[in-house]
Amino acid sequence: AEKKGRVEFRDVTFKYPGAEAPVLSNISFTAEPGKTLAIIGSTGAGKTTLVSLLPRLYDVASGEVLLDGVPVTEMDSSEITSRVSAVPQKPYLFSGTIEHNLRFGKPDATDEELWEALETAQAKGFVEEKSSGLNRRIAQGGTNVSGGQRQRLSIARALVTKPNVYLFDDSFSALDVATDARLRKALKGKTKDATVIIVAQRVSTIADADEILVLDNGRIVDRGTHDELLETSPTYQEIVES
Ligand code: TTP
Ligand code: MG
Repeated sequence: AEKKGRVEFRDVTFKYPGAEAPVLSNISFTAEPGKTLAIIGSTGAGKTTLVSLLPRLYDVASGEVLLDGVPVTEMDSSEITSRVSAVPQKPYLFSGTIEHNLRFGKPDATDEELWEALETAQAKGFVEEKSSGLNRRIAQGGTNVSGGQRQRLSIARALVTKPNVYLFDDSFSALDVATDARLRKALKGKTKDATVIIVAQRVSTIADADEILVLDNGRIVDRGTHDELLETSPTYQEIVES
């Protein structure tokens, strides 16, 4: 069977409600199953806004966002949530147990699936370190968990749902470089058939992506692989040197 999870943006323009100027202009790209698409750009460039259009946190002003050829505006929200897992830039944990937090998107997941997701997300040790294990309590907003653990638990939660598309919005920024690399290697093995879209600040996080979009002021100014962009993109070079 053909792999699912092809994401296509066609000439997308977007304005926040009430705003004058568009935050995104003429955005076109395709992200394919089995591949990793990365988005990089300075703060305020529009990266979070861009990834929020697929799960329909907002709808486009013009253009189209398609999932496997179907405009997301024609899909119902439960279908989108079952097929697209987004790890937000500020991941949110609920007050309740780790298990409750991990099962959020897939209530019938087995314990084995939860542990597998934790292992991939490099969070297994953290959960095992207390005898309460999966029953360990998380405070509202995850305030009794570090930023890096919050990111990892949130990544594990996305993995549990086994979606066609993963969106990681700056999900590796609180991790040290070695953990970041380990996590992404493990992730690669577990997401072979899925489309992976990674927003990042750190070039090392996305250097091995199949395609990188360089976003500046709401526009894609350059695109290519890491090696291509090093040659062709002054904006990318600036990010590398920063
Ligand atoms: P973002 O899409 O949040 O920019 P970013 O994700 O690239 O930035 P960062 O690296 O810091 O995460 O914002 C783009 C523009 O849209 C910016 O001018 C702020 C504006 N904006 C709103 O007006 N309302 C919103 O809810 C958000 C998220 C952004
Ligand atoms: Mg952002």
